[in-house]
Amino acid sequence: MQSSKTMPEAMIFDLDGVITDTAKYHFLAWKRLSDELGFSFTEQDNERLKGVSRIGSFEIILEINGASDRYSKAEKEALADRKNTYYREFVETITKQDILPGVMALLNKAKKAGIPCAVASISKNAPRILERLEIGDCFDYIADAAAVKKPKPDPEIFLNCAQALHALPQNCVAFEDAQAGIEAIHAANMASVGIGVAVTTIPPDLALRNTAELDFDAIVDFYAARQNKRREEDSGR
Ligand code: B16
Ligand code: MG
Repeated sequence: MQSSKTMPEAMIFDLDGVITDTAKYHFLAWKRLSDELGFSFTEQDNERLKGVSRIGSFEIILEINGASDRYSKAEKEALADRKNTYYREFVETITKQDILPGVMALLNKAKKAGIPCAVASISKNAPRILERLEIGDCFDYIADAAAVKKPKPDPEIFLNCAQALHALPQNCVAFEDAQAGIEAIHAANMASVGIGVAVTTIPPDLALRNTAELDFDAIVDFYAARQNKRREEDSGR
């Protein structure tokens, strides 16, 4: 008789929108830059920036404003750097009170169950944010965003985390709030848990409204059911 549950080999977490809500600070910083440049930029536009790299985000704002050809590469980088200066001012106000509900309980239970955890954020500010949240010790690995060549929806950052944790991608569960992130998780052949994903062209395997709905046992059950289904499909082939 098999008494133990099928456990994921690793859990991989996006940062912005999953561990803490920095999207509002990204919005305010881009809005400040947009106002300075005379561009329109709304909270709805900001949804398109979630999970997208810094320079990729600025290119979306330029596209929205029909200004894609206005700046040279160096000018774009300088303006994106200016936005980052504004963003860093907000980052310095973050405290551990800003960890989203449900996250600490999940991490603690994963640790107790011996499941290694990683952070897969493409934010170059991730190490500082984790420091401000005093949560860095909860993770066995934090991907180096500066070393990631292909941003989400490419699976690179998730595969990098799985490799670092010595886990097979198909045996990992990954958590994301952005459509680009869900696509990256699926491309990595991992099970996806979506947290309030706004655009659902590719729905997550398990869709939650917010992090308060994160529940360790429910996630393990979801993972075990998914693995069983996969095994059945493989044996039926
Ligand atoms: P930075 P994640 C992403 O973080 C954000 O969702 C996205 O809006 C941001 O542009 C990107 O990080 C880059 O951030 O400018 O700090 O390097 O969702 O991958 O944790
Ligand atoms: Mg995110």
